[in-house]
Amino acid sequence: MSKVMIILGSASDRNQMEPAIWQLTNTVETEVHIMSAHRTPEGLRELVMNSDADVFIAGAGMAAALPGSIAALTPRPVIGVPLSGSPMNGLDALLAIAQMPMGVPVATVAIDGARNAAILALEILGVKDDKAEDAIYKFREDLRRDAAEKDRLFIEHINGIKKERTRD
Ligand code: AIR
Repeated sequence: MSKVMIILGSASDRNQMEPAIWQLTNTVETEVHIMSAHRTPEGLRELVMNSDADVFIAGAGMAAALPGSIAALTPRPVIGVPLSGSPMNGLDALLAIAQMPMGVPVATVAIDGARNAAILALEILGVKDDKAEDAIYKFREDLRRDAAEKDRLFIEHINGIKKERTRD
């Protein structure tokens, strides 16, 4: 079974990162840790160097060095999630995570885009892992069905307004 390691820069990142954990559970093995690139650099190094994860997801706010630090330690793909909550609303973390030097990329999702980070991880794993690929197909089908239902309900709502207007 494929494995994703999810690392949070702080316990205060929990609420923003939980959608990634939720999205991956039941499809791939997940391991979750809190580890700060700045506060616990040795612990981070040990964790990443000894990990057998196929893909890493790292969420951090402010001067978010976490995803880049992980990418420096492993050749496996790293997906970075810039987190809001700072006085700069996550723009600081977005730039810190996306602006990696040549040779050490981090795939950066939107500010607070933890769920997309998980979906991207499934897409990467889905190249070789049928369960991950099936989860993506199912997810896309759910999205399509949901959009079609919203379209239907909206048209119904607008037709109701039109009917009322013609009575006036
Ligand atoms: N952070 C923790 N170590 C380095 C950084 N950049 C980030 C966390 C969190 C923010 O700083 O990822 O988003 C505030 O962390 P805390 O622990 O002070 O609440």
